[in-house]
This record gives sequence, C-alpha cells and structure tokens, in this order.
Amino acid sequence: MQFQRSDFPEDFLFGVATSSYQIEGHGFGGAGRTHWDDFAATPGNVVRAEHGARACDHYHRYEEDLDLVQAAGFDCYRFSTSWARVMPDGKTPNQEGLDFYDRLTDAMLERGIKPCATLYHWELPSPLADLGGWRNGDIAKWFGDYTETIMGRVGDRMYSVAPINEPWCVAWLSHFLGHHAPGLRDIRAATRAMHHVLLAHGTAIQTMRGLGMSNLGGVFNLEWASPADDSPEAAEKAALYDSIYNRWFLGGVFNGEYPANVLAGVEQHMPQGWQDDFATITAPVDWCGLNYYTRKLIKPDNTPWPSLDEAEGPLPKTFMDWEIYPDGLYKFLKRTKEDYTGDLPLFVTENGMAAPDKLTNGACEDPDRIAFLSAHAAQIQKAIAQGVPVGGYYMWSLLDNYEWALGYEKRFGLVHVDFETLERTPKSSYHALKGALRALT
Ligand code: GCO
Repeated sequence: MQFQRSDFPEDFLFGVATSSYQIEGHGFGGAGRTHWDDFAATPGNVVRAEHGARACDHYHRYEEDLDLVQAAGFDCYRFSTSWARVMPDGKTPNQEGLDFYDRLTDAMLERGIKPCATLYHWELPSPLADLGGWRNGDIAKWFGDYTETIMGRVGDRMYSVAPINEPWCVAWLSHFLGHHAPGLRDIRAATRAMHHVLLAHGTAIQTMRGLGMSNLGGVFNLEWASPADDSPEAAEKAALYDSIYNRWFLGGVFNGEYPANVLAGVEQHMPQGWQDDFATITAPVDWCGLNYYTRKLIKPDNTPWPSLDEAEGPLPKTFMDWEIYPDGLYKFLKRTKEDYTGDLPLFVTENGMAAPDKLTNGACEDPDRIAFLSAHAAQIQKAIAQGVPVGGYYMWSLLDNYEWALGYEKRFGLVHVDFETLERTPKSSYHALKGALRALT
C-alpha cells in the first residue's frame, strides 16, 4: 500500500464493508423470501440465475470473518441487517434473526471492532413487494417499524447507523433501468421510489432519535458524470445524469429540494403532497457516507428523456468494466461539502474493485487492487489537506460475494472465497492493508 495510518489524522477510521444478502446465506435462520430471490428465479435477470441462499455462509462463519476484520487492523465493520431476516413477512419479528444480529454485534465488540450498521441493503421482504414495495408510500412506516424492532434490540451497541444503502440503486437502478430487483422499467414507479426511499430514510432517522441513538447518517453512491465531447448537448445530458444519480438524493436529504432538471420530467408522477415530506426527509444527520467507484462519459444523443447514453471511456477498467478515476472521489468529497454538507463529517463508506482473482498455490495476488486503493486513499488525503472533513475510509468488500445481477464471478473481496468449499484466503491486498493499518507504537 502506498499509504499508512500515520498519513491520516489521528482519529481517522479505517473500515471494511459487506452486506447481508451478499454474504450471510439467506436460506439460514428463518429469514423470509425477498424480492431478490424472486428476481434471481426469473430467467435472464441474474448470471446463471445465482442467488443468495448460501452465499459465503457468513451466518455460520461470522466469527472467522470478524477475526479477519480484527487481524487486518480495521477500526470499523460496516455490515447490514436484513429486513427479511428480522421480519420474514416484513412486519412480524423473527427471534432467530434478532438473535443473530445480537450475536454478531457482541462478536464485533469482543474484538474491539466498531459496529456500523446499514438497515437496508436491498433485500425487501416479498410480502411487502406484493403490496407495491417502494412504490407504496406506506413503506416509510413499515421501514420505521422495522427500524424500531432491529435497533430496539442492538441499537444500544451500534457505533453508527445509516438507514438505506444507495438510494439511487433502490430507486432508479431497480425501477427505471430494471437491472436490480424488482426489475421494473417504469418511470412512474421509479419516481415514487425516488421519493419514498428518502421518506423512509428520514422516518428511520427520526425513529432512531426516538430510541436515543446518535451518530446516524446517510449513504449515497455517487458517480462522476463527464460530457463525452464539447457540445452543449453532451453537457446538458451529463448534468441530467448528475442530477438523477447524485443531486436528487443529496439535495433531498441536505437541502430539502430536488433538482429542477429532473423534477421537470417526473413531477407529474410524484405522490400527492410530496413537498410536505421534506420535513421528514431532512431530519438532521450526523455524517454523510459516499460510496464511490467510477465515472461515466455521457453522450449527446437524441434518445427520449430521460434516457442517457454512455460512451466508452479511455481509462483503464476494472473487471466490472468500470473506468478507474480516482480524481472523481476527490471532486465529490469537495463538492459534497460545498453544496450539501458543510462541516458535517464525510465518510467514504465504499470503494474497491472487482478482479478475476484466482488462487495459485494457496495464494491470491491482486496487485491491481493494491494500486486502486492506494490511488483513492491519495485523493482522500488531498481532500483532507484542503479542509474537507473526511472521517474514514471503508473498503468494499471484506469477502468475495454475491455481486447481485452479476452473480459470484465479480470478486470484490480483500479475502478470496472458494464458493465450493467456502474456504477464505486473504489476498495480497489484505496483507498489504494489514501492514498499512498496523497500530502506531
Ligand atoms: C453497492 C453495493 C454493493 C456492491 C458494490 C459493487 O454499494 O453498489 O453496496 O452491494 O456489491 O457496490 O458493485
């Protein structure tokens, strides 16, 4: 690694992230069916129709996995709780599920790891999907009830909590582009989901305040949009991409407004009285999390609004075919502070890359990942040097895992997982991080 702990402020936190459906093994512990199980069972949606029933079997192997988090020297473990494990029908508590998160929390604390929870990382219980899922405005209340149930059990031991992982993915990716569950391609459904996901976020924040909790935040995925050429049309399309992807969600939560260039097209689909919801959506948070992976080049095409066409970029790419653009992380940290969050601490809550990693003689060399993390860490240092209050850097991901519609072949882990034997093997990036994060003596 080209950085070490001492290059960052003294209280800067290093962490590693995972999510429930991607690693736990949803078939265990009495969890209920989710819309991801339904999506994956529909041919054509997911590579080889792979699903999360067993995944990394973290449900049974969490102690071994947390040993790895601890041994690397991470301060924080960003994990998620599954709504369908806690409430299989979306509404009724499942003791087995609550007990699991209780054990998991204590196992982190026993190892000196700070528990950083996310309450929704995409596994909507199928019975709630039957009721319209994110299209139904009642979801904010259902989500508030779920928040109360899970945080009523483990909230006293959380270091930090964010309600929703990546609202853009919950709404646009899943209801307009149709790439994630529930796989809809419907502008009205997408619009409602874009609003309801933020209403659910605010409702959960208020619920947790009611439980006396603090250190609550929001986690947003941001993608830098660059025009593919110098034309005004490309600039306009890139601005639209930026608004749909980034500004809608940050603007809603931090400024209580949606960008005009998106609202102009979707206002007709908004639920009645949507403006009144900003009182809840803007419930004050204590920090803001940014998930950052790549940028997009947006073409000046004539596709009907709001379709957006991407051009092939010239930069080196990861196994996801995503351009490696560390500058974007710096730009977002700076811009988020300037336009949305002011002095609020920012956290890079996800950053990492997929590679076709293989075991050779029991070892897994991933020099590209070491270079990727080093380059992004340098951009965080640059932002800090310029006065942006960045409080931590969390890598995606601890383990190779279920990469949603792309199944198990896109390996993001610092630790290699053999999906036949479930054996874990730390990659060279894990060892390099362990060296970089060694406590200063
Ligand atoms: C995401 C998700 C993860 C993905 C990762 C790589 O935040 O998009 O949190 O579930 O696996 O981002 O695509």
